[in-house]
Amino acid sequence: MRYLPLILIVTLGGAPSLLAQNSSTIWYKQPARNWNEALPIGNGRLGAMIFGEPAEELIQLNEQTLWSGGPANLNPNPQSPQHLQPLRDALAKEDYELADQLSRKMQGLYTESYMPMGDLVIQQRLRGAMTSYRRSLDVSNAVALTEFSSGGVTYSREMFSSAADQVMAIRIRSSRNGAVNFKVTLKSILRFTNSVVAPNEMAMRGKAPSYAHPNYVRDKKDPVVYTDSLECRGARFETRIKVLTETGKVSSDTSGISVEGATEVVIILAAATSFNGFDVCPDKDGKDEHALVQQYMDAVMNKDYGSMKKDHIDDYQKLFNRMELDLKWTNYSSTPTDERLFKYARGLKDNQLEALYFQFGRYLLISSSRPGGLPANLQGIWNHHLRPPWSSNYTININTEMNYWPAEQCNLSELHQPLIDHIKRVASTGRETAKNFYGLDGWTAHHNTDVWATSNPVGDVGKGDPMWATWAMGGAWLSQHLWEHYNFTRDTAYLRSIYPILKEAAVFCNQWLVEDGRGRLVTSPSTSPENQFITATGFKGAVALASTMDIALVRELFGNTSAAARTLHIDHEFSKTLMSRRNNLPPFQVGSKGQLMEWSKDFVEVDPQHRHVSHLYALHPGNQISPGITPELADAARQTLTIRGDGGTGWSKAWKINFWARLLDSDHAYKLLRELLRVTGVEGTDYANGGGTYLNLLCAHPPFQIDGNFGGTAGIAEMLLQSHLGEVHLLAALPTQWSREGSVKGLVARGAFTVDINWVNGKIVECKITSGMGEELVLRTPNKVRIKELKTESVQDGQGWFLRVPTVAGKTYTIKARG
Ligand code: FUC
Repeated sequence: MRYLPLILIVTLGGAPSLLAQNSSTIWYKQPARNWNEALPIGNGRLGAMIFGEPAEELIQLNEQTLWSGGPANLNPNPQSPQHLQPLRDALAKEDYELADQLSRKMQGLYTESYMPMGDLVIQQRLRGAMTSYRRSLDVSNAVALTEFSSGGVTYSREMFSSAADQVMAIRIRSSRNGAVNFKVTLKSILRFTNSVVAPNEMAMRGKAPSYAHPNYVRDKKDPVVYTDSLECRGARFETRIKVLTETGKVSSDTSGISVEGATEVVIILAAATSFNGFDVCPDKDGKDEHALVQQYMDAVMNKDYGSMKKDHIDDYQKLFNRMELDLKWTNYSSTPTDERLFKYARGLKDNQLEALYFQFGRYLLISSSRPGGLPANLQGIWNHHLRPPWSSNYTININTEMNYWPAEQCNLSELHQPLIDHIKRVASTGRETAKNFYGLDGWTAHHNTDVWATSNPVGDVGKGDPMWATWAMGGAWLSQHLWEHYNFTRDTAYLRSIYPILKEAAVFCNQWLVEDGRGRLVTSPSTSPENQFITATGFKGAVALASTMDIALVRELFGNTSAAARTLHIDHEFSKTLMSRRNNLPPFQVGSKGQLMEWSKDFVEVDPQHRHVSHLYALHPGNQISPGITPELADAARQTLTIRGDGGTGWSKAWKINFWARLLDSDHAYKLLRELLRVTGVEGTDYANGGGTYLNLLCAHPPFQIDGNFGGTAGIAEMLLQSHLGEVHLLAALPTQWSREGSVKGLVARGAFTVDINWVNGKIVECKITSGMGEELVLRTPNKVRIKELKTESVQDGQGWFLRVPTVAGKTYTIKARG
């Protein structure tokens, strides 16, 4: 990097300014006291958590491809298929205890874990008491800043992780010449060694463990294992820092790089791993991480900090600026975010905090999920644990899908790509799993997957609990994402490319169905993740026939696959078969309490307030239940939610926001949004209480789990615009708190429509809709409107105002209130 000291430095005297308090800034008056207060940055691949401590800055580092283990063993339990028929027989006889025992014999291995890469530590020599401290993250440009004064000198540390340049950059400056003195080093809780590359450059080289068992597995003496002889396990990594300054003296040894008497310093951080694909040995056949790091470093050596920052912001804003949300009314952006959260928990009305939370969700997706990379895992890309909660893997019985709910509707469609690519990988191991575990065709996945695209039922061959392990519907749910990307973009070339995967998921589910003896096709074995029921004999079981979620998933998958085949004019016979099999699936049932039944029998639940609400899949993210189309079932869904209550984990509350929005109960959805944003300090695992938000705005399961952030963002979008029923429904569930006035720009509806809305008193004032693909537009609005260009006015039906018009691709339509 060419080093150009900036002239701007002369203006930096005195106390750090509190000027830049715009509504997109998260900020604090003190350093982070723990990880849940540190601020996340990321470029999709390289992530960091910034603590902002003046004298000893801690920047915790991650690289998205650094996982324990190696390619999955695809046939770890060859005995599994022989248990399938006995298990089905047991279920037909309602012997749930035997079904439980047999399903345990059909398990494979646990997934591997996402690893922390290391820490960057900056020990800065400061004189005098600390004053005017401020640290911030501006989600509108993805730049973090720490500023403070000490001994009459003002210091700043600015940092970003650039997708444009694939490196991180930190600029450290002082207001007085020569006042920057520090030592910077790298360390890791993985195995590593440090070396000096040049006087201003050092490298940390290390390796991920061969195995890292899930944190909830307690029977292993050595849960984290390094086995040097196992060449096929454990990715290598290299983290490199280079210090650039024109104003001070730089020296280094293996303990770090020291800088004396500088005024402005830039640290460039590059990192890479040897991960070379889900089915390739990460060590023996791994990539040359050393060459990759060198390449990233070399590429920025002829750029100055200013142009790196500009390229970073341009790249980031190309995605971020596609949407704006203004919920008006309040503006507490000059109050530190932690104080704001505490006041909010005590009842403060802070619409702009809610809008910031929405944009923070988009920020996190842009920072953790970029095309060509891996999908965001349970913690996005931010993890500091050697044995992270639930392995920081991909949990696909809700969590990973929730991560991607905002992608399409919040105008970040291409960020869905990492998940879609991963689904292709899981389909490839899932083909083996279908064959090796069940003797069936097509592909299947269960509730967990990882970087190695593991698809088997986990449990270490017998030790997993069937309430989560026995669930062959992972392929069905993931396939919804394959379809939804098409549904939003209407890109038929894309649809053609993923059709084989969609079809094979349907092939598996088709073979998975069995006749129930009464003319219905049911799934067997089946669970409703992750709830349990009590049988007449008092046994607490999870494995049964035809859970409501299973049937909703299969119905949807068959419908989508058949629609895809029709769109592509292929597979006519297969599509007809699917539709006729679909007609023989059991209907939804309403139980004795008026609730939507969770299983095919009206069992007593072990935990009536269980955090999972799997049986409402058809309400959200599915579309088979809605107040307008199936009012009785919508009532039953409402009753289910009432019985379940508003408690639960962060992600559970986030899902409930979406459920209530789909029930068009805007104020209940809003109540849950407030609960999701309720500040919590709980760090340990809590399944029932404590779900909310940490001081850094990351979601508390607890512990930290990112799905709630994404689910919350999607829920806000769902309150403003819904399109799952073939209509573009504006302000579908606008809460009273936001109704007075507001605007949103850039929401996306199915059918490839981009929507801007201005509202006052809950009514559309003006709206602009751009038709991406020239599809017919069916518009539903809270008040009467007129489309200027088409001279068409909406008319009233039983559910409000609507109109139906043809559109032209690329054209923008102006919609105004009428009458
Ligand atoms: C499922 C949930 C837990 C947690 C974990 C990652 O097992 O039931 O609450 O979110 O996934």
